[in-house]
Amino acid sequence: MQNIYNEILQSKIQGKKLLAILLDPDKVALDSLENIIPKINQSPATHIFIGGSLVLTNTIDAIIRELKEKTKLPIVLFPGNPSQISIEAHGILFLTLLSGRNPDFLIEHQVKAAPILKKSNLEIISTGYILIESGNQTAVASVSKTIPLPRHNTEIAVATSLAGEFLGNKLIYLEAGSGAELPVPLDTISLVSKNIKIPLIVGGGIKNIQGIKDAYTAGADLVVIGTAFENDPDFFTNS
Ligand code: 1GP
Repeated sequence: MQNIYNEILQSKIQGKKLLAILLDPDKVALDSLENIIPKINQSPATHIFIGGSLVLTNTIDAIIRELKEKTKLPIVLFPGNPSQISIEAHGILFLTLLSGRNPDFLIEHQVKAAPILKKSNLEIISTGYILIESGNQTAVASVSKTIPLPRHNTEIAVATSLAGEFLGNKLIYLEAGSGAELPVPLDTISLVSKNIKIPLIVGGGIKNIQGIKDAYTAGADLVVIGTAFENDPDFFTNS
């Protein structure tokens, strides 16, 4: 499965919206997968993202192996640091935290990850990752020791996204943070999507189906749902 990015790009061109369910290995017990996987298969998800800000468990490989056996969806790593790389996955969002000025998340982790990735068959998808202030302090802000972009300054979000595109990233990810009180503002999604040519991922703090639809209407190409599905595996049928 080495065409994850091309499929995202084609979907953008065709106006087909995508949905990723994010599973955090610290929050998903291995023995709960047999209940969760059928819910994923019944959901409109097009991708599974795996990762978290910390990830203290060593169950990533086992979780991915089981997912690969029981779903057909592409499994994409969304790592908080290089220790979360699993060669079992199909691809990886190779993230640069563009909103922050912490060199660890701008280049240090990437240098450590590169030799591991070189030996793997993972599809590497360079992604400009942009954290937007979201009401509460989320794990990604505290773990990365960075300050999110101000919530109501869309110009800085657009400039940061454009810089990400011009640096050669293949995707831009606007992130409110997992479990955020407030999702990324719709006017930010709208202005960023109008300015960049590459696909736009939006996630963090989206709590219901309407929130997903609103993000799509504003211009998101792929929406990520983590906490809402974690709290209620029937999220896609109940809400
Ligand atoms: C976090 O964007 C993802 O990185 C998903 O966030 O857990 O709030 O859905 P939630």
